[in-house]
Formats: sequence, structure tokens, C-alpha cells
Amino acid sequence: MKIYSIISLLLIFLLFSCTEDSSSKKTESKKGNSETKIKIPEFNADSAYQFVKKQVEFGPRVPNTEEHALCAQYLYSKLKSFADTALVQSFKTRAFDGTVLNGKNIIGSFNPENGNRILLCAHWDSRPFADYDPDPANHKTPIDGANDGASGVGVLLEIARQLSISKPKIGVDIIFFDTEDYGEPHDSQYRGREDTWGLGSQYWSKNPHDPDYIARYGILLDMVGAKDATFFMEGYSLMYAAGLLKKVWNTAHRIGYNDYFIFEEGGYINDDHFYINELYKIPTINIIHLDKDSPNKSFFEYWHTIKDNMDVIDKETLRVVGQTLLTVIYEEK
Ligand code: AHN
Ligand code: ZN
Repeated sequence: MKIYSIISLLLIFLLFSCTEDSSSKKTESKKGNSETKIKIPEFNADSAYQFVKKQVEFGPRVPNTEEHALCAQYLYSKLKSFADTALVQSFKTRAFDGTVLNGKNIIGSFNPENGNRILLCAHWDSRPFADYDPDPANHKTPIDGANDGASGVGVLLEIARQLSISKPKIGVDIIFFDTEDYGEPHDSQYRGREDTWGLGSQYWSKNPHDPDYIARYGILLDMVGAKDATFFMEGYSLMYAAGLLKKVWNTAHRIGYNDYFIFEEGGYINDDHFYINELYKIPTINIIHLDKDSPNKSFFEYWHTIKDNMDVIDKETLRVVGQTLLTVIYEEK
């Protein structure tokens, strides 16, 4: 008799613990052989959108301007409020035309004691020239860079906010690179110089904020906010980090984002991840919106035009990228 009541008590207990699990609001994921269920936070696209908007409201974040300096302060104070530690790496670098640029890479770390780390990054500066604008009168106008710049940083700030609420198993570093988008205009007279893009990531790769810094892999976000964005498999990402790329694309497909993450090659883009791979040797992929039908060099429609403003930002795309990243981060052991 006694043994039966113990068994039924046990059964009731089990029943309740199951019910409690399945009623949890957070997304759950059971991966591989692991018995433990992982709680994956829900990415808040409204919050990410506000982070994008706030950056754009400073005006174009062109190096050596006040707008750029004020936005740097904002990004540092935000990242510092979410991360365990944060710092600004100030540097000087020379642009394609000889201009000395005052750059600031902004870095935040989560679980800094953990040797098992990943790196997430995006560039925060905006392009000084709309050299792909259909109207040549705009070719010297700085752009808002709502998609090209602010979108990746907005997604990463929301991820930083989530990391501050619940700790993942791994360590995470977030870097906002500066002076990415001061590359030589396609109609400039200075032709011939190489490596005029990604100046902030080139500096960091040669002068890391911590000389012993290591990460298992890196993920760069570039133009992750336009409606119906298409993320093709970028060439250098496949060349240096094919396994990681497939893992991220598979994760996106598993949670329903097949239309955004496309298993087709998209061409080679000389972006921040190229220098991290080539100079610092962390296998790093670029999640970048590529569009084969676009009038410019296969980038998103309003790339380097004055129309890259808040009107192109779509919350659903921010969510797709943010939720995919959160899933990758929280499933990492
Ligand atoms: C080149 O056009 C060689 N690189 C572009 C990298 C970039 C600019 N990403 C955003 N803006
Ligand atoms: Zn750009």
C-alpha cells in the first residue's frame, strides 16, 4: 500500500514539473544528446529598432565630426551599462586620400573570466559620401547609414541587453568597429590603393585591446535591417569559416527563417571580417545583405545612397537576425 502512494506521489510530481516546463514563456531548445533544456531569450525587435533610431538621430556618424563623437559616447555608455566590462580603443588611421581619422573601436565583454569565448561585431561609423546615389549631386553627401552601420549595432545592443538579463554558458565580446566605411569612392581619382575599407578592424587586428585575446569564432553583422533582406553565403566567410556559416544558417532554418538565410554563394566582400580572418586568424563570418539584382555592386538597393535612412529599417529583419544569434549564443556549450 505504502509503495503505491509513494509511486503516485512521484508521478504527480513528475506531471507537475513537466507542465511547468512547457508553460515557460521563453523559447526552449534541446540540442544534440544534451539532457538539459536551454532557455533562449526572446529578441525584442522594438528595442533593437530604438537602438538603430537613436544612432541615426545623431546625424551621419562620419569620423572627425561632432555627431561621430557624440554617438561614440552614447554607444560606450550603453554597452557599459549592459556588459561586465567595456572600453574604448582610440586610434588614428589614414584614409585613402591621406586624411588622418580619429577612430574609436568600442568593446564590451560578458563573462570575462570564461576562456571559451565568441566575438560579435558590426561597424558603427557611417559613410561620408553617397557615391552610389543615382543623383551625382549627392555623391559627396554623408549618409544616415541606418542599414549600413546602425542596424548591426542596434541588433548587437539588444543582444547585449539580453546578455545582461540572463547569462549564457560562454563568454561573449562585442566590438563596434569604427572607420569601416571611409573606403575609396568608386569614382575617385586616388585609384589603386588597397585596404581602404575596414580601417578600424585592421587597427584592432594589429593592436588587439588585449594582447592575449582569443575567441573560438566571430560573427560580423553588416546591413541586417532592410525589409526582406537576403543573406547569401559570402565568399570569405566560406573560405575561412564554412563550418560556422553552415551552423548559423542551419540554426536560422531550424527556427523558421529560410527565406532570409539562403544556401547560395554571394560573392566576396572586403569587410571587417576579412581582416579578422586574415590578420588575427579568428574564423569569422559576415551576415550581410546581398542582392544580385541590385544596380550597385550586388549590395542592398540603397547601399551608399542618401536613401539608406530609417525608412528602410524593418523590425522583422532585425528580429530574424537577432533571434538567430541569440539561439546560436545560448546553445553554445
Ligand atoms: C567593398 O566595397 C570593397 N567593401 C564594402 C564593405 C562595406 C561598405 N560594408 C558596408 N559598407
Ligand atoms: Zn558602407
